Amino acid sequence: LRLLGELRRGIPDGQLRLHHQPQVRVHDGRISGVEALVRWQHPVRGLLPPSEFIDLAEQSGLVRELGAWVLDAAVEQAARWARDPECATVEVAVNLSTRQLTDPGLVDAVTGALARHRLAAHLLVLEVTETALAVDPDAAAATLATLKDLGVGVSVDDFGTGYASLTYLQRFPVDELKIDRSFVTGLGVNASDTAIVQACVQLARAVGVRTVAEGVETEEQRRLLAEMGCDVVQGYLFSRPVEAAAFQEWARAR
Ligand code: G
Ligand code: G
Ligand code: MN
Ligand code: NA
Repeated sequence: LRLLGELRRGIPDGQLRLHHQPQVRVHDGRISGVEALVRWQHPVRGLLPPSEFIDLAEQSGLVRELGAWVLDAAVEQAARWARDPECATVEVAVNLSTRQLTDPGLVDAVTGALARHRLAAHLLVLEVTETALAVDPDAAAATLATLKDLGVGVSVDDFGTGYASLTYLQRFPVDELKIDRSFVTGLGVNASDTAIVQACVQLARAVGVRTVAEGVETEEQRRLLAEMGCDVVQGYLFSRPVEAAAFQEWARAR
């Protein structure tokens, strides 16, 4: 509870930070975008990962303020990169919590951020989980359709860990599936994980949806994903999530 109070004050005090993890196109090795991941620079405890405060924020409703901050900061950063000729134009992916997806104010928050920072909608991707889509599938489908009309990309995060994946692909207008790290870890080692990844890639290709594999740590995993026809890879093999300046340096060095 104390942490919650500290977070409530910490957001307007400017204690949140964004780290960015590169996403790399499999066919030519070029950067396609980044995933923006929030951190909390706690005045006493240091830099905290989302696992230490996201659930608290979600349960208390504070995730609304946190999510609004993340969306604005990520869009601002994406707009800066889009204007920088030195930097490849990158898409920025933002994680949405369940409460954000079901918030009737989401579309206005997204259009507001895009307008404020003059970012082209196609440079923003919103990551939603299967679990969040399941809360109110009809409302979620309507929200995603509106976002798609705006030109914003929609990605299903942690794909394969939820349920009803097949019907979801039909029902929701999504552009991308993110194959969960838990399956990628077992690639080439565990027969069932390997089969699941292969099936996800084939399924996505069959319905014209891009695939991103997360948690790619080894060259062997990257090679197998390339063979399977996965589109984009993300993980420690390329880079950990880092600050914007470090990402730019990494991108330049490639
Ligand atoms: O950064 P890290 O790899 O520790 O992220 C752990 C998890 O926290 C991610 O899987 C992601 O789903 C979640 N997360 C990170 N940033 C955000 C954010 O800005 N909003 C929400 N809702 N979740 C986030
Ligand atoms: O949104 P999501 O929960 O998928 O966020 C990705 C999380 O996974 C982040 O916390 C990030 O730090 C972490 N991560 C990213 N790449 C790797 C990786 O290659 N290996 C492992 N173990 N974790 C990763
Ligand atoms: Mn994610
Ligand atoms: Na994920």
